[in-house]
Amino acid sequence: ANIGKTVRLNRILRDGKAVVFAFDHGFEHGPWDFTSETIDPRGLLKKIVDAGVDAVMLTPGLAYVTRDSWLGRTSLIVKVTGKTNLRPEDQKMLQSLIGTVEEAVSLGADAVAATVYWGSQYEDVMLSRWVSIKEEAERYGYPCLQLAYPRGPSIKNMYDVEVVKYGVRAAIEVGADLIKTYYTGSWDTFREVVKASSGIPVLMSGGAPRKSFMDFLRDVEDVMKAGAQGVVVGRNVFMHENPALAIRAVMKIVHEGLTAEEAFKT
Ligand code: FBP
Repeated sequence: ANIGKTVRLNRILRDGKAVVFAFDHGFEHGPWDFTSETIDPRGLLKKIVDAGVDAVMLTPGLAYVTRDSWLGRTSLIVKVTGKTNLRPEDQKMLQSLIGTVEEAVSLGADAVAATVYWGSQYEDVMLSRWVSIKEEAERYGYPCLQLAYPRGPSIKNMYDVEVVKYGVRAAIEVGADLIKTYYTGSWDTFREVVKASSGIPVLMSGGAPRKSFMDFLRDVEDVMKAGAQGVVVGRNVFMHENPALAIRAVMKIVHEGLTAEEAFKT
């Protein structure tokens, strides 16, 4: 057994559940996700960490520049793949290598993360990279979180339960230690997704901001009811007028089992 991997995974999933704050949008989407205040990530990240989030997921360079906001105060997951929004459309189905496992180790991370767009025309390339990342991570005793995103020319609806289930199944077949995937829109469909993960922890990917924050909290409540281990959330929290309050509400549902209504009120 890989003890280091278990130790680090337990730091993220302290009580078997986790709320992870994703903040790689400056790379993946571009500066337009931010305000003139949040374009410098340090202040916002500090607020989220102070609110008690279980882990932050950052690119290697962002982890470095924001070190004073998270260092020694929460777990770090370094995302070693990415794509910018600036590249040509036909290349957007490919996640490139943007860092190494060794870099994650030297940053003091507890895990590495990598995206696989299942169904992409570049699936083969991303899979080879995944296998190399995984091989190196195993050596260091590092867990690998897979952003198992079904996306590609043959996929009509990437939130369809059968499609999401396929991505999750594929992720466990290539050794993911933790899976982040799309919400299928209802707890009973997401329960099928959780079953397909066969005991590997599943976290819901936050997604675009909902019409209201309450709608997002209801989705969090439903994925927990479906047996998921938590959420990885970015936009629904950092675009909220009070991100610290927003992440605390999410934490209450995930860790304390509150309903969306209760978490919203307290
Ligand atoms: P969100 O909660 O904002 O959806 O963050 C999750 C995430 O996977 C980020 O890690 C990533 O930057 C972004 O969503 C990817 O967005 P897209 O679906 O547009 O590629």
